[in-house]
Amino acid sequence: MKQKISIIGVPMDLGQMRRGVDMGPSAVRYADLNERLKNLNYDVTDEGDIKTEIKERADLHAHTSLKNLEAVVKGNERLSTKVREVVEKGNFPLVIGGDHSIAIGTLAGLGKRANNLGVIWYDAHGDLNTLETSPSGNIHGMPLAVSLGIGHEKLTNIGGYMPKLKPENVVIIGARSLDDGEKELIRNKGIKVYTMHEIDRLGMTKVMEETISYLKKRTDQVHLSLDLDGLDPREAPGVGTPVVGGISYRESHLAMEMLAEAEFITSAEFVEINPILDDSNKTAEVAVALIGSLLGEKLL
Ligand code: EXY
Ligand code: MN
Ligand code: MN
Ligand code: MN
Repeated sequence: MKQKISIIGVPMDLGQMRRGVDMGPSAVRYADLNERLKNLNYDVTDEGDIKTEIKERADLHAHTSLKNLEAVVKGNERLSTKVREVVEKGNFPLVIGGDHSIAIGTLAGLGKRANNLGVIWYDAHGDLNTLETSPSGNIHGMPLAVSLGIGHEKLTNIGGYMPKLKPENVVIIGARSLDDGEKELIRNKGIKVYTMHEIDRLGMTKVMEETISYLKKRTDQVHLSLDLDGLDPREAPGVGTPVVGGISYRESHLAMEMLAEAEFITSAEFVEINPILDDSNKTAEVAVALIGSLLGEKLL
């Protein structure tokens, strides 16, 4: 029997300042996520959306320059509880964002059950900023640091414990825009990173082979946190912080297929899909195609 999948929508847009990313879960549902998974013979439950605050009522002028801190904390606490429930039922959590700040709640929900949680962070960015190093104050640029236990304590304590992750259990793939403080953290913590340079030189096959064997040695569960801006904006234009020179659709499809073959991923999230900035619903369609490949879809 195939594992049951629980879809969790998170219409969060408060981790950054562009409108529209809260519509990501709708766009992905509209691109027939459910049907795609049912065609793969999965038993799928759509758990609906996590309640998030609306921008007008958010604490834009809180006591810190972290933008919308209280509202981001609230949404992530709810998400963390939901992810933990789904994992306890034995289902595969498939989280659809929303901006990348929601990884804080997802990882908080996962980390309690895993002894040694691993993460593949597929992204143009490192998401390793803190209040001190962030050029923007946007929390979607911080979730990986927060999950390592670095950052504002209201964020690092979501789910009631910290840290959620060990730095040696993280692999970043696709990086091409890193702030100085993020580079320093990567060096100090020894985080494994495949920048676009390594992807170009080694090819995606080798990058994924190395990633899988690296994480297999040291982790008991592996979460995929896939930010659509990891892909090239020509192929995934509906994102708030596009960076040219990204991973192609073909390379991403291959990466997902290799993860499926390795039967390796135990939870996943797809984030930063912004239909307002998209070319039709292209980016949500790309996300659904990649989810299909990740969960075992094959041509023949
Ligand atoms: N590094 C920049 C910042 O912290 O503001 C941009 C972060 C974008 C984060 C995106 C979604 O992955
Ligand atoms: Mn990101
Ligand atoms: Mn990003
Ligand atoms: Mn293929």
